[in-house]
Amino acid sequence: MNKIYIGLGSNLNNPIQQLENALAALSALPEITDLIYSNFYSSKPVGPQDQPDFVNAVASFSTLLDPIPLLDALQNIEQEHNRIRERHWGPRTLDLDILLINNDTLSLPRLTVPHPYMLERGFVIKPLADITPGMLLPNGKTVEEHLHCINTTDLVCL
Ligand code: ROI
Repeated sequence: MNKIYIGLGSNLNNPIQQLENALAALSALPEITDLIYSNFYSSKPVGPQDQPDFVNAVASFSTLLDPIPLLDALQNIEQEHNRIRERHWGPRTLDLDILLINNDTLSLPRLTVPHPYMLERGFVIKPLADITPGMLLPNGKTVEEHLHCINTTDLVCL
């Protein structure tokens, strides 16, 4: 069984609803069990600032799916929910990013695990701390310890 952590993000077309729909779609997948998820947080966009605030959350689940079939399943959900992505690092209706798979490292053309930017992003670490504060991160710190090292001042728990 693989233990998966994913980040969810949206800043278009009712972001809270987008995340709720995505979580419902995930829990409806027969290949996924033990789904849990964090609080939802709003935050200023990282990257280009001329776009709406984001809503983010983190979810974890167990699955027997291998990484690429899992990525396909997540990208299916993104497409089913009318993913709009206007430009690189621009606004989007729904983003489902694989953050961690067990303690594995993967470097594939379509998928890098751990997610290369996760440690520097408050909108990932703060919700991750909701569901697994004591888990060790790739830098050897617990999620809770690492949370104290990054800026989360613009995050608002919804
Ligand atoms: N900024 C925030 N706050 N949340 C996101 O999910 C997010 N996703 C992105 C970029 C554009 C980098 N900025 C973000 O892809």
